[in-house]
Amino acid sequence: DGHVHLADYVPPAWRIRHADLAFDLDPDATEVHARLSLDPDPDQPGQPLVLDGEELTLLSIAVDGRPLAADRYTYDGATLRIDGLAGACELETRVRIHPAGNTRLEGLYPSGRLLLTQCEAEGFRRITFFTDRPDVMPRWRITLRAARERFPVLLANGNPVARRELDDGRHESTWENPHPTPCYLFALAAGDLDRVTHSVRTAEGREVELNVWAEPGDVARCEYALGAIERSLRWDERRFGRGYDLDVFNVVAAQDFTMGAMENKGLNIFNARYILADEATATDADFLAIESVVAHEYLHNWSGNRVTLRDWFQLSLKEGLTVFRDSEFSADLHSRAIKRIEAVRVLRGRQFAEDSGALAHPVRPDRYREISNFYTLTIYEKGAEVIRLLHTLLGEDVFRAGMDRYFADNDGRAATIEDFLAAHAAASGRDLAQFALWYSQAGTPELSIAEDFDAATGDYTLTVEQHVPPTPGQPLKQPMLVPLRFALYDVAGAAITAAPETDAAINPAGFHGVATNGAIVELVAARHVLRWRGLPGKPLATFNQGFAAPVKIAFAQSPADLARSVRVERDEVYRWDGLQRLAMRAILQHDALAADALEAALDDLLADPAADPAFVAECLALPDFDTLADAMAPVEPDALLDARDALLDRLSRALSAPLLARYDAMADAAAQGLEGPAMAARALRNACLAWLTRHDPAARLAQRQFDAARTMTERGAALRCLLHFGAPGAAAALADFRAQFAHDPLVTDKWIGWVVTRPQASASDDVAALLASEWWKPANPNRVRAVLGNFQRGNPRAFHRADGAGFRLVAARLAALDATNPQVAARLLGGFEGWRRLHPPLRAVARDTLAGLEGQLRSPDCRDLLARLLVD
Ligand code: BAL
Ligand code: ZN
Repeated sequence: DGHVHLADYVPPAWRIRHADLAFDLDPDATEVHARLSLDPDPDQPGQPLVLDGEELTLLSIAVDGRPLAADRYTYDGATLRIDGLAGACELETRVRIHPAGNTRLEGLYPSGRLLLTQCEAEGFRRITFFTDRPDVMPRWRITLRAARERFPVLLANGNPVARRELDDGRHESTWENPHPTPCYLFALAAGDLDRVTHSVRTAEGREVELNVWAEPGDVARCEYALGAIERSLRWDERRFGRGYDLDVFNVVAAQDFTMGAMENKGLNIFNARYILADEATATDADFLAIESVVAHEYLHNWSGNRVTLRDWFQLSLKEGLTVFRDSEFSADLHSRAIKRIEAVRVLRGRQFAEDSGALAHPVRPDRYREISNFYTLTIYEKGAEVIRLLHTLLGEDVFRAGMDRYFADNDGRAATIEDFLAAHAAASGRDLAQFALWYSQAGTPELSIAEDFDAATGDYTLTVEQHVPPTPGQPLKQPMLVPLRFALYDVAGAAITAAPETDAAINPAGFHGVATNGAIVELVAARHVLRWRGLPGKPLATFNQGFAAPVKIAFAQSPADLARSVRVERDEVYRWDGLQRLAMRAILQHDALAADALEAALDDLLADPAADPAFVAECLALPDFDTLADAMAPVEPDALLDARDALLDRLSRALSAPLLARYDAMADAAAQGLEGPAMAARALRNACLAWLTRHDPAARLAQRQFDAARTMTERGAALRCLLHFGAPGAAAALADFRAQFAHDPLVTDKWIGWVVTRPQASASDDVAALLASEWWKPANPNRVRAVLGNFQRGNPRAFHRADGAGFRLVAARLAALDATNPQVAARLLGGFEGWRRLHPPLRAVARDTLAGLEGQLRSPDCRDLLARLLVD
């Protein structure tokens, strides 16, 4: 059926002990000379040697120095097969590849004047013949040769060991990577690169040169990323006891890159948007994203590279773990609450939708047709939530002991999720069998909580029922282990610290007494009852502080109680969430009491001088379309967006005086650079500005901020307001902005993003105009995402137009995109994942649009997704 199955795993029949590669680099014809030291697996004697290879022209092939006769091997365009090899040997191949024709941006390809690689997941087979799977981990020697003038800098994995001039205007650079490394972590970069550099001495005493490379005009904007590498290195030493293990750590920025960045051993290659930044061209959100992605890739050096994956089913073993690690890095360096709120937004808005849509899959899938389609929010974000659950269950010290054990036991190995859980089970003494269901069962668990208070006896019970909804291929689910955080408050707002009586299924270790942030009860069954006796009055219950469990909770509570719980709780994530829930009730149920309570709470918050402005800004950001749609069935986009707009209109009108007061009061704080308080001030000012501009037809405030802006954070937010509210000065401001940054593709992506997300149905006309303009550059993934990705994900009004024009705008580009870069097309196709939940007329339009794509999309990536989207 075209699937690869987890259950079919077999170790490689041949191992590659050492790989010695030499490249003669040229965009039109690069030759790759590979010498592979091969050992047969003693447990699988007599197997043929089968190597992967795609779009390779084989020039020569030899074994142990002797050319191989043509009848000794076959190459069918996908695999090279050699029978009859007796034992350990050296295979030597020379192939020619054509980087300039590589539009998929997988393998070796050009980006501007650079040549660079992207190999994860299966791109290395487009470079040379190899066993392209992560459990084959040779040590490497890599020699790069190229014309010196065109390619003055030659970088590869590992440490530089030799450089020399060749006689024909070319030069040569040799690198050694002494760590066993799978080929998906191979990288090279060549071209006219400049760098910023900084040397550090690691805790283990190693001198390491940190470099960030970019095209010469861009290197001034690399300093922030360089600082972020050092912060990441220090943090991994402190928090996880992990040191860096080479003499050099190179990072290269490229304008054409399908992913965000790639953690190749010692040579990370980045999408330029996650490197290049200064205050004139990057927003505060960009700076934080850069720091977080730099950390993510750096932290992979242990979680992914030193300990790698046995097979691609284990993808979340490195990605979920590394997202957890990078989010802890950001939380330790900045505001933990804000970092968590942002993660919860993505989780609830996007991952929950994925988990309930046509493409739902477990954190560890058990089959795939195209692994590239599994770089998903479930693998990354839910995978990180699973690690966070483990951390919550075990506590920091025991979790750290488990991590130490995992790294020690698996260093230099290709590991599985079982290996990870075994290390934590051994370090903690806990049985993690039920916990492992988080990896195998898809779908977001739902908790229904009912309370009962008997005023006569003072008995209070909470009944908690768990349900995991069916997902494709998994109709029935078992109860998961859910650590549920909760607290009870008395009428005076004091925490009730008495432990509940619990049913037999919850053993004593399953109740973690009242910590600062609520108590934890470990739910293990489909139904539990918690009982307190003799309370003096009905308590106020709050759940899931810190969003400790990635679950949906249904708890019937009056808007007044919900608003009170927001005042009583100290946990900022809970307080933010409580306001989000009031907003959801106001929008989805037209609950006037909820709207009143929300207005009063926001009024208090705006007046509270002690409230962190960044937190207030988060509270002003109402639930987005995706989050609201996830709670509505069927989804009627226009009705939902109208109700959301009505609430925003009401709140922003009622609160205009405090909004303006806060906006003005923070002008000075907002002017102060990249420190946390200045970023927080800008965040709140921009949130206030967006609300105030709703009732400012001339958009005077936004125009003033645009004209006086010192930073991209201020200028961009102002321009966005001008564009989104159709201000009189919008066209002039856009023309001015566009001209000022015409040479900068990343800033151009920004204004395109604001244009295509104008929240009116007519924005699809602007998208159509962009698609017909010089700004449309379909070979550049960032530009495709700027135009079509932002439109699809960030403009629910226009994308979901009742006449289908929004769907068709995206769908009509997919065949052409698929023919050049299948992953870019597949991502856009995946944006239709929620189509079945739409209300019937729009669902019919979506189905027709998708059905019309059948036969047009040729890549395995898109064909796999389309089949999954359309399956009944
Ligand atoms: N490994 C692909 C990019 C990332 O997650 O770091
Ligand atoms: Zn990653």
